[in-house]
Amino acid sequence: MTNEKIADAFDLIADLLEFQGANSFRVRAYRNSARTLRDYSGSLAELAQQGVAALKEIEGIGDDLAAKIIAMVETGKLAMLDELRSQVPESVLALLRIPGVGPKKAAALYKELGVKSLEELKSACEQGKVRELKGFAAKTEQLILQGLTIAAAGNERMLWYDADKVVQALLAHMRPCQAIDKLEVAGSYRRGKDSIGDLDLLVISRDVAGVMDHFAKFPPLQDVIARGDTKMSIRLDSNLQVDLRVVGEESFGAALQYFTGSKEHNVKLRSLAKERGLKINEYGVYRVEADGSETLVAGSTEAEVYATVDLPCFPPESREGRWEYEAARHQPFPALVELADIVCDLHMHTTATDGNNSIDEMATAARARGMQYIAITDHSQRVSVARGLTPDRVLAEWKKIDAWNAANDDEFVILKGIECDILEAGGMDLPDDVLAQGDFIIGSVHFGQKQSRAEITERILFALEHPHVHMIAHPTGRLINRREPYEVDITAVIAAAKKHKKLLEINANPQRLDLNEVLAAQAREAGVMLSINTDAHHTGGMDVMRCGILQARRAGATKADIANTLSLAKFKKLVLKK
Ligand code: DGT
Ligand code: CA
Ligand code: CA
Ligand code: ZN
Repeated sequence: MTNEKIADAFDLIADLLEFQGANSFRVRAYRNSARTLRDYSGSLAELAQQGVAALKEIEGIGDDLAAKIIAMVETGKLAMLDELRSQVPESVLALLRIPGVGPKKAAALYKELGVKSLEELKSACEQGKVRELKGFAAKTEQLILQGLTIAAAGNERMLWYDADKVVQALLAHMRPCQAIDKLEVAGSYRRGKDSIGDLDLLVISRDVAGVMDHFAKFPPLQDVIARGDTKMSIRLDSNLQVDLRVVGEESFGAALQYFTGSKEHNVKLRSLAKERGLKINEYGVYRVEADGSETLVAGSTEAEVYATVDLPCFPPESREGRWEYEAARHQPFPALVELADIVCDLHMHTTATDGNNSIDEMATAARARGMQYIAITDHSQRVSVARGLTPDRVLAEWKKIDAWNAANDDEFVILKGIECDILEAGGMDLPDDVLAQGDFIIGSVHFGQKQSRAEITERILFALEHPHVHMIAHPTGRLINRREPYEVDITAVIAAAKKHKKLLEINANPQRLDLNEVLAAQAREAGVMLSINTDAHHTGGMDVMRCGILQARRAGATKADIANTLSLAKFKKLVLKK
């Protein structure tokens, strides 16, 4: 029983309770605990064996949840979930997962229109019945139709962060296998792409059958798709496909290079090699002789493969055929930003709004992660579902932060921040005289995301020009697999950020990763300083910083491009301008 499965069960309970119209606090309690469990770094199954008290050590887990976790670990089942499922038609469950629907809307569709399958939902949308329901609009109907298309394609890519959990489990499973001399994960996972289609494993072994037998025993296995002499593919119960290839020691570097990709990167590499009379494939680099014969010149390491074309061993994150070959003209290759360079986190929430932890808990956790300072940035009043802060409450929170700083040493500092909504009608959600009293002000678009490109662009430009605003968070609003970015003239946004010396965020939340790597590269090239932040809603949420780092590296960002690498003194001078 994985943490993921346990968390999924609690999420499903929350969905089903919400579908049934249960008390929203109860729904939220299950959703929050699902989030905590999903991000828990140890093994819940192991913890469960130590009993209720051990589980209760986890923040937010009480007797009731602990007992449920133990039941799941011991029996693989959860009585409450089975009970809830029996009350909701199986076909309705599919409705909950359609982007744009969710439990509340699914309940309305079911009760008001009798919709209980995806087909019925589609025809209700097409007949324009959905827009007539209370709380629905023509746009909602459009969104649901789009969501149905995504669901029908059934080929959602897995978030890198989720794939990483699979990879860690897979590595732990493969490590004890005696038949393996070396193992690497290649493909888009190694490149740190925000979402991945499948996993690509490379192995050196003298006992292929031994490796494949062991591979087939990975517990989440659903079925073996194919097994050949050197290649095997399996499907996991998460539907993720994993390809395993066994290669010779002398070609390992060439294979790793080839299967890391990307395809675009490799195409370019092969053409550069060809200009030099070389041929590169997954087995090695060959010199093509005058008589047409081929001599192997490299293959055991990636560095050796690239060196034949006088290229650096590109960091995997750079290998998209976008900017890396151009960057390689200037030696040495840019030193891309690393997790160890990060000294602050400038976007996070607390119990004052929709977070799970207090100011002190967030500060302590950030400090334990090596941060030197943070900004606490709860939501502003417009975000009423998250109990966004009114002027009085913001000022009260900032007073608390002043007190915290006064009571603690100067080695760690909390900046007084706010994630202030940029209102639908334009303008900031809090008065200027309030914003002026904070240290770090974020502007965010949460509402009115369906507005025209001109309207949304204008709202963001207003915030960038605003004297008190320092950063725009998640500048395009996309949610991977769930929501397309809103319409915005990002070139104008980048130009304004440059002009007014404001930060643009790379939000590190694995579902956001916004700016994405392409837009972040565009901002970096325009001379805009970027900021990588976790947007943590609980202490465990700070673990996603590395996802943001991967995207920043994919954007070609060095330490100098990232505001979170600045000492507090420099940050105050350059960003806060005080
Ligand atoms: P994914 O799985 O869709 O997230 O993306 P990748 O990049 O992992 O792609 P995948 O799994 O199809 O193949 C892994 C790598 O193998 C890919 O990045 C480059 C290499 N590769 C696969 N097929 C081809 C091909 O037809 N031509 C070239 N040049 N390279 C290929
Ligand atoms: Ca792949
Ligand atoms: Ca593959
Ligand atoms: Zn936020």
